[in-house]
Amino acid sequence: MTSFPPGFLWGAATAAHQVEGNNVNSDLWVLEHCNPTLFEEPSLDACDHYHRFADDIRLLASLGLNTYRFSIEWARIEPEQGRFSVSALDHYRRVLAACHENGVTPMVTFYHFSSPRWFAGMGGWEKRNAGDLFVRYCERSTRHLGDLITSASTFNEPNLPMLLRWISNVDIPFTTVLRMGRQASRAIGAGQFGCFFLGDGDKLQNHMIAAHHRAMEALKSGPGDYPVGVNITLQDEQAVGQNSKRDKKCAEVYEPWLAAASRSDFLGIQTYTRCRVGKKGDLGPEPGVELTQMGYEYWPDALEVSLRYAAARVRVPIYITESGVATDDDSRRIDFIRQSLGGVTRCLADGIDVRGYIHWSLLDNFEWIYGYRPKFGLIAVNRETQERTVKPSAHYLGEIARQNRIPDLAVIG
Ligand code: GCO
Repeated sequence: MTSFPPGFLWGAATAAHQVEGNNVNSDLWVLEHCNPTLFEEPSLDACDHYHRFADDIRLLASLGLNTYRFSIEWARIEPEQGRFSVSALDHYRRVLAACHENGVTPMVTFYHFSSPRWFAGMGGWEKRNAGDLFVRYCERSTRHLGDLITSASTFNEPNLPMLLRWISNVDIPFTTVLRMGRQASRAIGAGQFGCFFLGDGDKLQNHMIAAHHRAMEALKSGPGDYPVGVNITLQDEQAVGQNSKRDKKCAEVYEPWLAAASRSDFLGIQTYTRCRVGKKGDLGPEPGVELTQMGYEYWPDALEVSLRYAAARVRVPIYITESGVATDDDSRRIDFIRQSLGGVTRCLADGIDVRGYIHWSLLDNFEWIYGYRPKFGLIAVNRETQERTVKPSAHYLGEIARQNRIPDLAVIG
């Protein structure tokens, strides 16, 4: 079977901090400008999407895609604790309106890694009252935007800090982390600096799961009536040898959030690769396997495995809210999309309730600590002029979206 169900969502995703530019009131902006910093370069103008969103959404629609997943930025909406910016909220109303004008379904993420600096200065997610603050931001935002939202996620990859404890391809120098944290605290005149990326996974997880459920209630209280879920990072975890720690890893990293998603309207999964787990933990890439620009294995089959893993644990609809590959060779991206989607069709044939495929990413953008080096975009962005150049992979995915099936490669040309 190469066809997809009617109404299947086809889209591309971005996140505010990675594309908007000049997110100066965020915790990450502070960290990017510390010395030393973990960031290879600062985000600065990013893709200037804050001003170019209308053209970008038009471009997405012109490719044939029908869904745009993006995040709204807490640091802009609540620049000081308890003070909300109506002009920032109006901006996101215009983004949502641009989606509707172009026949594009907007999927909104309320939190995609970045926080207001004041939130970090209070200790961030590790603090007990963090959830109250997040829920208030969600309430205020949906009051202004809810009538235009079609689908929303509370958090993007809230299980990432737990995953980072395990994965071996992220080599974060601890002394830089400490020095950067101390400097960030001084920079904003706070006693501590609680950043999502670097937080204590256990504390963070408990607070965020509770916050997810409360935020979901707030988002569902209207205006508007849209499904609310959570998007988790979910990789293809393979056990290697005897006494592999794979099951322990899954229990820590995935199970708590899959349980939370079971009590939500949908689950979003974000899959990039496989991880081999031995008796001591992650083993890293297998020698000889092609690597992406992120240093992990090129492994499109991971999507099918992750979908099956999730479907065995949750009864709610599943969206692929991110799948993609960092590469300079766009033909590898086309191959990656083709192979990943092959897996999705097999899952659909087995009755798994997959409702959409959202590619990461619409644009080449700011890949967090790695800066602008990794290229995940369907569309290239000139770093000097901000000019957009559509890559062949964008046309490939757009054609699949238009036909709602995987045509022969030859047809694409
Ligand atoms: C994440 C995020 C994205 C990334 C993407 C590529 O998974 O970290 O949701 O912001 O840019 O996954 O690494």
